[in-house]
Amino acid sequence: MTAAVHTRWPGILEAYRRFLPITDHTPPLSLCEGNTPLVAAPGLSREIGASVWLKLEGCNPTGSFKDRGMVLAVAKALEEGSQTVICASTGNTSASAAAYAARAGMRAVILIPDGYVALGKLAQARMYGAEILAVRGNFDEALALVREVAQRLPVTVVNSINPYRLEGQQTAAFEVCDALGDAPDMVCIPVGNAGNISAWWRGFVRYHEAGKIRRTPRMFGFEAEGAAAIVRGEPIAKPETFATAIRIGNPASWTLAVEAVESSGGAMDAVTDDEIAEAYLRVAREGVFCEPASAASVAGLLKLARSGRVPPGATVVCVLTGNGLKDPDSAIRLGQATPRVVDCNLAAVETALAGGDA
Ligand code: AN7
Repeated sequence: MTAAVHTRWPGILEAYRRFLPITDHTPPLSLCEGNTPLVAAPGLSREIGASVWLKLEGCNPTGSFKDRGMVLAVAKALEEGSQTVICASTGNTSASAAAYAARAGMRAVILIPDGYVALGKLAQARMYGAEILAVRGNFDEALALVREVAQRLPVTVVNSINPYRLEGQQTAAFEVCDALGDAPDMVCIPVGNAGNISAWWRGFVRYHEAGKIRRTPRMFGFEAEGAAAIVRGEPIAKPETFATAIRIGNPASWTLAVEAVESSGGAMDAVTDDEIAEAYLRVAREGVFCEPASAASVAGLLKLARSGRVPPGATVVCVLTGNGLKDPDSAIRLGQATPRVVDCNLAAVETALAGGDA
């Protein structure tokens, strides 16, 4: 069979229209988000004795999964006559909101925790023309402030408390099922504000109801240990992790996420910063560069495997939520991504290579 390699992908609103709350009045917004690669991870598969797949959400137009929910949230805001979108963000939501607002001709206002957003994300949001306020507080405080602002000003909140965000994010689960021909056995996802794991689960349930898949997967969510509110069972006032994307202490979709792991037969667990860093480097050795928060999914899978909780031969999907290029500082710090400098001649190169690890 020959694959149709030149079919144009229309973006998720058109591709999954019948599963989304789209009307004749919804503007056809798209940056061709979705259709992200599902890449096999042979090294991890061998190590774990399972069939491990990586869903590269960092291949979305702004480099993270947020584009799936944002395209729908911004399209609906436009449909409803709104002119301004607002969000609090650890970085990726802001980049995505800024891009889709630019595309839709809307104003984007963004509140970020000062000093805790990766460089690439900040640069993106500014390039797309967003108005950025770095607040002296963490993400949870910024989100509370956004809710207050929205009570007073004519703005549309595009954080995942906007129901269209989760609706759009379901499409990642649809794609995995379309690619594998059925649901996987297990899905591992990093958890910050807990929207994504809730959306994926809803996607699997919806596809199951529609008769598209025969089973639903067990959902495993992983919080960073210093921000593991759901695992600990209480909000964390001062969340800490180097994976700044998931540095969130009071997840907005807490209840939905607990429902997702419980009704799917999965679990919510925490991974340490060391485990995240190890997985971040490990995934790069498979040829895939994700951001630190994304590696929490693989760190979690490795933790499950170590405790014998991955059945032999199971099909496992790890969701790599964001692109490694978002956070060059972490790569330089952990991956020793600073090059060794040598003289520009053959002898210098030969000497360097003889010593190994150039
Ligand atoms: C790379 O951008 O919350 O559990 O404001 O950027 O759905 O929150 C980002 C979250 C995982 C967690 N991986 O997803 C934001 C923001 C990456 C992320 C998460 C985020 P949720």
